Amino acid sequence: MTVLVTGATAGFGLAIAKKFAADGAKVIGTGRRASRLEDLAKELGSEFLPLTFDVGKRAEAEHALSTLPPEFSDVDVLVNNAGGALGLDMAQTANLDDWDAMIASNISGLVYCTRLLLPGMIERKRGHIINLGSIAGEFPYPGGNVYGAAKAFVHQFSNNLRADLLGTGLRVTDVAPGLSGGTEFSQVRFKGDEKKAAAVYEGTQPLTAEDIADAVHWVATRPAHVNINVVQMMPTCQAYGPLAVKRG
Ligand code: 8X3
Repeated sequence: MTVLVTGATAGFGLAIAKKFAADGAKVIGTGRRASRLEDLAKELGSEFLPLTFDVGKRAEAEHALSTLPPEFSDVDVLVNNAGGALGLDMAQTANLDDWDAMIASNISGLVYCTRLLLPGMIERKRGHIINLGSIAGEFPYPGGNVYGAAKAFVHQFSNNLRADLLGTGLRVTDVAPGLSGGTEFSQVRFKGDEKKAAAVYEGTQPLTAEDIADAVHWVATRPAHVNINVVQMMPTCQAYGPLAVKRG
């Protein structure tokens, strides 16, 4: 099995790359930080291919994915993991650069990698697109604006891919985690403010990157006739809240 994981430099992507490698898969790990990918290559050996590019930049994605060496070119599983949140400001004050960057990584990067790898999967009559969504794509919260909307896109794009790919043998899954710790997610969202980032997880036992990797590996290893459409995950300490009402 050959697995391509975007955003393999940290967090979910790193754990997913390691999980598949431990199971004997050939793994292509992508990311913007070449040194992190080189460290992973040292750890995982010749069955790992580091591929440094920014998924949100179409020309970079096109170049990188068209130059895969033959021993890694038959990608069976694409894990569209790259992405994340930037800022938690209300829509009226949010930074448009943050919005652009979130749209580029969470939406553009995901559709570029999918579109570029689909023809080969169709030709080989096998393939699995696993997209990292989020509970933020279903449940709105203040400041979630573009991040949540981007993850709603991931969910519906996954559904629509299923519709397009009917009869091809290809599978599509949306893995949508909730509160997850031990990753760079909150440090990135709060731009390095460690105090704010730590407060998100205070007094909780969040999901871990390994929990997500476990779910991704599970959906990819079901028998070929089984398509897991959606995996929505939360830590046990997280649940739904009431709708907000403004009084007075
Ligand atoms: C991460 C989950 O609730 O922090 O996608 O947006 S949340």
